[in-house]
Order: sequence, then structure tokens, then C-alpha cells
Amino acid sequence: MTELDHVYQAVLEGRADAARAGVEVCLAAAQSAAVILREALIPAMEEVGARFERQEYYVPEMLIAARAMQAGLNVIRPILIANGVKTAGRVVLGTVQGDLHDIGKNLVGMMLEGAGFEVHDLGTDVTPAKFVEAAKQGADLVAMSALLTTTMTKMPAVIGALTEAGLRRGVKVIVGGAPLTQDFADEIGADGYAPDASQAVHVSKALLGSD
Ligand code: B1M
Repeated sequence: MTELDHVYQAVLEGRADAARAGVEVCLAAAQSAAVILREALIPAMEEVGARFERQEYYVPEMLIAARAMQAGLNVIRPILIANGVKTAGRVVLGTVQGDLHDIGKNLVGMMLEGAGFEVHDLGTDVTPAKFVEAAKQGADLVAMSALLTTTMTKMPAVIGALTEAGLRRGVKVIVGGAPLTQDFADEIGADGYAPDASQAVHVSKALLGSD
């Protein structure tokens, strides 16, 4: 087993300390940060997503694996940024105004990071103005989550605000959260909808042509 395999396995098994240590060993052995990302962290999260889709992993396993991936990613993030490594796309993510649920949103963010996206997480209770302000700093994708039937109705306002700010043409919008459906996403003019974090990765890649 190579050092990269150890990192891959640690992420798959949700062992954050081992993932972090494995990445450090790889760096000490002169493995580049980009290779660690491309050949260990991203493939591990792809496998986590595949296991979730095959119902071999459930939300807890996916969360624990995503945290292990982040532990490894935190070690190489400064190097990736310094080297200007190209990401799969820049994502502005948040739970919409009035909504404090963030477990699913965080999982979506971690899975996107695991797939090589740069994620700017605005947190919960995010107003349309905050989405727009963040998108103005440069975004390929605006990703909105809502868990309440009363807050999913805030999503069209965000799309409207992006349009008003002249940003809508350059930015794709993906929505998700338990009460949402593909029909709702279509109705409000979102570009994509995903029922879970694993699908969010597939849909985001498809929207940005980074499949
Ligand atoms: Co609240 N809550 N909650 N809650 N809560 C629900 C959502 C509810 C269904 C419970 C119920 O009544 N059965 C209900 C909503 C009913 C409705 O709208 N029809 C509800 C309610 C009513 C409320 C309050 C109003 C309760 C009150 O105060 N009276 C209140 C609202 C607060 C507010 O937001 N303003 C409230 C508060 C809370 C807590 C703070 C206590 C806590 C949130 C803690 C936190 O998030 N930090 C909480 C919780 C935990 C839940 C339940 C139990 C679990 C939600 C969760 O985290 N699921 C939930 C009932 C349930 O779902 N069983 C409930 C796990 C998570 C991994 O799944 O978030 O669905 P989920 O994310 C999935 C997918 O939806 C998808 O991917 C994720 C992973 O695969 N997904 C996306 C999510 N976002 C996506 C974005 C994407 C793509 C996919 O693209 C961008």
C-alpha cells in the first residue's frame, strides 16, 4: 500500500487523524499537494458518494468521511492556494433566509470540497443581498439549501437578486433540501436540483461542465 492509498483508506473509513497524518507523510515524501488531492482525497470522496448511492453508506458514514477528508484537505489547502491549483469551480453556499438548519448544507459543502470545488460557505439565515455580495466576489455556482416549507419560498428572491445585479448569466444556481423537488427547482428557474449531497456533486459538475 502506498502513502496515497493510506490517505484514501483513512478518508473512506472516516479516520480524520490518520487522514491528516497520511497527508503529512505524503508531503514529507515530496508528493505534491495537487497529486494528494487528485489521487487520494477526491477519489476517496467519489467512492464515499458511490457507496451512499448504493446504500452501503448512510448520512453518518458520509459525514464522518467528509470530516476526515477535510482534515487532510486542511493540511494542503494553503499549498494549493499558493500554487494557484485550478479548482472544479467556485461555489457560494448557504441556507436561505429564516432557516437555521445546516447539517445537510454542511454535508453538501464538504462533498463539493471533496470533489475539488472551492466552497465559500455563508452559513445559515443568508439573505438574498448576502448571496449577491458573495457572488460578486466571483462565483461559478450559487448553492442554496432550505429545510422548511416556509423558507424554500425565499429561493426565488435570491435568483431575482442575482438577475437584478446582472450576475445571473455568469452563475449557475443549484438548490436542495428535504422539502424541495425537481418541479419546484424548475418553477423558480434554478439550473439544478439535487436530492442529496452525493447527487449535488454530480449535478454541480454537470452544470459547470467539469464532469
Ligand atoms: Co427542524 N424541522 N426545525 N431543527 N429539523 C425539520 C426540518 C422538520 C421536518 C421536523 C418535523 O417537523 N418533522 C420541520 C420542518 C417542517 C416543514 O417545514 N414542513 C422542522 C421544524 C418545523 C423546525 C422548527 C420550526 C421547529 C420549531 O422551532 N418549532 C425550527 C426552525 C428553526 C429555523 O430554521 N428557523 C427547527 C429547528 C431545528 C433545530 C435547530 C433544533 C435542528 C437544526 C440543527 C442544525 O441544522 N444545526 C433541527 C433539526 C435537526 C431537524 C431535523 C430533525 C433533521 C434535519 C437534518 O439535519 N437532517 C428535521 C426532521 C428530519 O429531517 N427528520 C427537522 C439530516 C440532514 C443530513 O439532512 O438537511 O435533509 P437534510 O440534507 C440532505 C438533503 O436534504 C440534501 O442533502 C443532504 C444530505 O444528503 N440537501 C441538499 C440539503 N441541502 C441541500 C442543498 C443542495 C443539494 C442537496 O444543493 C445546494
